[in-house]
Amino acid sequence: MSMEKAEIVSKSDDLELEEPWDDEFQKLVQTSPKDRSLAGLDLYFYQGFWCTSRVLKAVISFHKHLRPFDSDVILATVPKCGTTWLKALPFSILCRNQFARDENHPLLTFGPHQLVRFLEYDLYLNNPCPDLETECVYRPRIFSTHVPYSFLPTSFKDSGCKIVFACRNPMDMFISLWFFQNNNRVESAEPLSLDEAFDKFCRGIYEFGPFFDQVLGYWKASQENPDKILFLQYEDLVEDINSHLRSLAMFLGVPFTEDEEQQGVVEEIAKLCSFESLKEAEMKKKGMHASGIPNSVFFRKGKVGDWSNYLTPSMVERLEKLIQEKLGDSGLTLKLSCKTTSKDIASA
Ligand code: PAP
Repeated sequence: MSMEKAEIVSKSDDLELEEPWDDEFQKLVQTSPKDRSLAGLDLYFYQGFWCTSRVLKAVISFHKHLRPFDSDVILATVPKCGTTWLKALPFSILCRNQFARDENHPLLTFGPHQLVRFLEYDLYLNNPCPDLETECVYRPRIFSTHVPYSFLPTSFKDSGCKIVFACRNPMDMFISLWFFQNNNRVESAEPLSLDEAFDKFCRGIYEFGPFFDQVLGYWKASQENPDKILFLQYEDLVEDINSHLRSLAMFLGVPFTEDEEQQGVVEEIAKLCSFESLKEAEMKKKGMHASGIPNSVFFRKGKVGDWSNYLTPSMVERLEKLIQEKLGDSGLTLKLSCKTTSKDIASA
């Protein structure tokens, strides 16, 4: 979703315009339920989730061709739940001894989306079998994805690679998505009103929706295999980034040493990856992603609780009901505001 430029993808609205597809794939897409994304893209309902045909094809490609290394790290996120930030954090942790954390750091010169690339929205979008030796410069390899847990290849699940997942409360996620998609919509599509977009969101009709199914897939997997899958929430990172950097480094097998603690490395990384620092660097660079979307669109407000400026009481009520109904007795609590308050929707 994030990387798919509307004009490019709008070609997929018309299957005739696609490169020759194998019959099997074409049949699959044509027989899948179809709807439109908030940005006006055609979405297909495949194995319980919505995605564009191009992205689905990319997913199938990386299933076929990607051979994971045990050292790989997969960053899985629900769209608009802090992907850009999450790309920056493990990159900075894992590469911390390779670069000085100053203005020449690759994060500030290239940006998170260039350094940690999406599997389905970037590497495999236009090339079914990219040469990862040349495409992925840094080691260990870090890949980003929005795909649900059930879409991850078994080879990833069976290998030693680590998966870091992040979600966010669905109210802020929805507002972020609405702004993003209205600003990056297919030229022929009218912007959706908040009401229309909200209804679609609640019905799960956006890239890799429904939200709760995606979140629960990773939540359950992380409960079953906590050494392999780290489950993070945007609100927790906002509330206390330093301690989450420490646990992330520990999870990735590269804990901060006492020397590093004393030198303030944790705080330096937090600052380097902060919304302000990454946004400022992006404003100077005016970088465009290869797909044509300016990277600046990935930095809007970066706040918890912005939903309260937009959602009506009836929208909040509808989403609260959904949260309770969907999360049920899962043990997962989503934080609707930064500090734990009565606004938190806890599962039973
Ligand atoms: P993606 O999933 O589409 O790739 P993602 O980075 O999750 O993008 O979406 C951008 C959101 O992350 C924006 O949220 P907002 O609309 O509520 O403001 C953006 O501001 C936020 N964001 C980007 N970088 C950071 C950061 N370093 N710290 C905190 N939030 C960030």
